[in-house]
Amino acid sequence: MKLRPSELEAGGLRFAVVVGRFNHLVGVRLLEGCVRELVRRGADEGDIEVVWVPGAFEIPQAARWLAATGAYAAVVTLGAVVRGGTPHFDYVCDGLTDGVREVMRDTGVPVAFGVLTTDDVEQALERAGGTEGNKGADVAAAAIEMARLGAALGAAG
Ligand code: INI
Repeated sequence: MKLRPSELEAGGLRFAVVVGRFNHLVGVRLLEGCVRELVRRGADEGDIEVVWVPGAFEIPQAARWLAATGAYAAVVTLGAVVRGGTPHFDYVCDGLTDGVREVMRDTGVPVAFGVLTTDDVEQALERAGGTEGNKGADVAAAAIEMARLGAALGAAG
């Protein structure tokens, strides 16, 4: 058996981060956690491109544009979709998750999923640097790990 250790060293890698502006404060805090983690693991801040989009529904399109450039080892998606009283939440989440999955499938570039889906804003803030940690940092580590794994396996998309 050959066990491949996970590799979380980000030095020399370029990352794109797409953040939904809807629920702006949550997005800012997730972004802080994400960038802090990428840099803590060795990424150069100049190698991190941050793109804001109106909301979660727009995230897959921006992620696709960025992934298609071939300039980034991984794309990180951040934002928060908060459940309201209408089916809108489900449509936004469906578009978001289907879209992100399609970007990964079509481009081969890892796309880390850091969009919170919560019942209220308080739950989102708890997961954006509050009592439940910072999902932005968690998915930054996932992006590094998948970028390194793809490189180690000689992934070509
Ligand atoms: N976008 C979000 O990122 N979070 C939400 O909670 C949200 N809600 O609740 O409506 C939301 N809607 C906007 C959507 O993502 C698009 O930006 C909009 O529909 C324009 O296409």
